[in-house]
Amino acid sequence: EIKGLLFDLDGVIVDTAKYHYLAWKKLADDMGIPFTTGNNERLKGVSRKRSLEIILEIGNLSLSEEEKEKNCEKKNALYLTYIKQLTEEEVLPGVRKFLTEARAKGYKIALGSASRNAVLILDRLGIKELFDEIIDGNAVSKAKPDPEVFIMGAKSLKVPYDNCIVFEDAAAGIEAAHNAGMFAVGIGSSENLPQADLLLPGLNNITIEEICKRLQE
Ligand code: B16
Ligand code: MG
Repeated sequence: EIKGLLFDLDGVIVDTAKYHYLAWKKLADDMGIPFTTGNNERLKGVSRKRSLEIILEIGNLSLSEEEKEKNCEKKNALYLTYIKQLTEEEVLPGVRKFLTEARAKGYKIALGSASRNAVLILDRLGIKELFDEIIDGNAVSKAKPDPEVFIMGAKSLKVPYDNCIVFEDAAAGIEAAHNAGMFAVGIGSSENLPQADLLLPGLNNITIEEICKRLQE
């Protein structure tokens, strides 16, 4: 029986990928590295530092740890200028309703995100109170596909792993859910998320009961 729902942030709750892109793009331009929206797909669900390393790989550039640290700080400062302008309208379609209804039905709800800015983002979107627990990039030490973030989420909700559903838009996140022994609902297309137990285009026009029913089929 499903009791806990764990949500990824970027790509499930809100499209912050476009702001990550704008900030990384500026840094890449400054370093003379060609960086496209296509390349940006590789950064989804990946930590800040790893994102920079992927961009450096694209540009065939290497930096010292200190330089990497500086660039990550620069990127985040720029990213935050976009995040501070986020509005409540930017919650992805159906998400607020889905969370509110699931909560009213007694499901426990946690966030499981790689982002260190997760609390700020949920606050800007006006949905922080809909989460019982928030596990973010400040809490975890191992990136998805390691199951750490979802294990921590389920533990803080006090729900057994096999009574949890993870909602994810990245293949590494689906893998992380399975590594934790949880169900994985993919938000996106089957090309990107072939391992998902169930695929949905988004959280609009669907109820948690319907999802549970489809997972049992
Ligand atoms: P920050 P998620 C991830 O969020 C993003 O998809 C990824 O592109 C980003 O690098 C990562 O958060 C870290 O974000 O720089 O804000 O700490 O999908 O795990 O919710
Ligand atoms: Mg994501």
